[in-house]
Amino acid sequence: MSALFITFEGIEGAGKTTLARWLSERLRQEGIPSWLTYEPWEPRLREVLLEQGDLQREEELLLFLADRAIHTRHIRHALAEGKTVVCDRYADSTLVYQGYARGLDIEWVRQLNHFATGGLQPIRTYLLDLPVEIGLQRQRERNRIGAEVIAFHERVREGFLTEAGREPQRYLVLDATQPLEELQRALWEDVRWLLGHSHPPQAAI
Ligand code: Z5A
Repeated sequence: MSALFITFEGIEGAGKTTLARWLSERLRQEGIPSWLTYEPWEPRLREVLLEQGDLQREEELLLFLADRAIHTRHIRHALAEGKTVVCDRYADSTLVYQGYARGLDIEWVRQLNHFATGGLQPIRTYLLDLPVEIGLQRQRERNRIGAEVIAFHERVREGFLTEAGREPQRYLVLDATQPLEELQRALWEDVRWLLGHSHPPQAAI
């Protein structure tokens, strides 16, 4: 059985953290070694990224990429140890937030992501999709980026859906308005399938 690299993406309040935690617990119950993690990851970078009000979009991009480069080293290590990695946001968030939503050149951001990750890609990305108003209602406490205007979050949602359409073999789009039990059922069905099949290496670990 190969160690999987799984990510959760979506707008604010979509349920990423809730489902990532649930999956990690379920893997533990099944005796499958795993590591639950998230981005932004490095605590000092996370604080600057989520709390510092005056960041320019280029500065924001470079800090997210620096954080990812550090985090990816640890993800590769966990995968090499045979752990399935469950990550709450990863490179697709940069593509969508800093590219689609902030307006930085999308293909350029894609290349920079490749540079920061060394080409590491999740085997599966669960996109939790739901209307922006519902997501924002669910999540009332917002960080600097979450506090952006509705139009910003709409661009994020559209960006994720565009990327999911571009890579349908990697993305699985889940309707995040469904009850949690339904989402857990669909998620586990897919993860079980992934665990039972051999995959191309996710990275040159
Ligand atoms: N960001 C970026 O710009 N570029 C990047 O490269 C990266 C990130 C990596 C990180 O914020 C911010 O950084 C984020 C993107 C940006 N900003 N925004 N927006 P974060 O890590 O602090 O927060 P978040 O990633 O946006 O997630 P969140 O707000 O914590 O939402 P969530 O994890 O998707 O939702 P949740 O916490 O699991 O659930 C929210 C509530 O809904 C909670 O009360 C749940 O019990 C409830 N919930 C969950 N699922 C359901 C269902 N199915 N039904 C009903 N209620 C539910």
